[in-house]
Order: sequence, then C-alpha cells, then structure tokens
Amino acid sequence: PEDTTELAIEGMTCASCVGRVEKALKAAPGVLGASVNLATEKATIRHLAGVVTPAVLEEVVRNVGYEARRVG
Ligand code: 9UX
Repeated sequence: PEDTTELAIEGMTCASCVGRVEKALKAAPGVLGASVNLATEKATIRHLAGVVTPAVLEEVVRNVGYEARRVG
C-alpha cells in the first residue's frame, strides 16, 4: 500500500539544497514522489510502505548531508 511520510529537515539554506534532497528521495526505491519545501523545511514523500520505511527515508536525506526527522 501507498503511504505518505513527512520529514523535518535541517540545514537546507538555498534552492540547490532543495534540489539535492528531492533528487535523492526520488531516486530511492519505492518512492513515488517527493516534494521539499525550503520555507517550512519539510519534505513530503509518497512511497510504497512495503518497500521503503520512514527510517530509510531519513537515512537517504542524511546521506546527502542534512539532518532529517520524521514528523507526526
Ligand atoms: Mo546552496 Mo545548500 O549554495 O547545501 S546548495 S546552501
């Protein structure tokens, strides 16, 4: 089934940061779509629950250099 995960992200200061995080999330297996908002410092990710977990999505963001924590 499809799930939506929201992450709070720390450390993004420009539009290129946003692009980097979005690209990394969209490239992860099981991710159907991802949008990152610089103003709110949040990412919303639609993904397949059986393929990728919120913990893995946090790790994807950390691996490109930003802190991430699941919201809600
Ligand atoms: Mo912009 Mo973000 O010059 O790590 S890419 S600050």
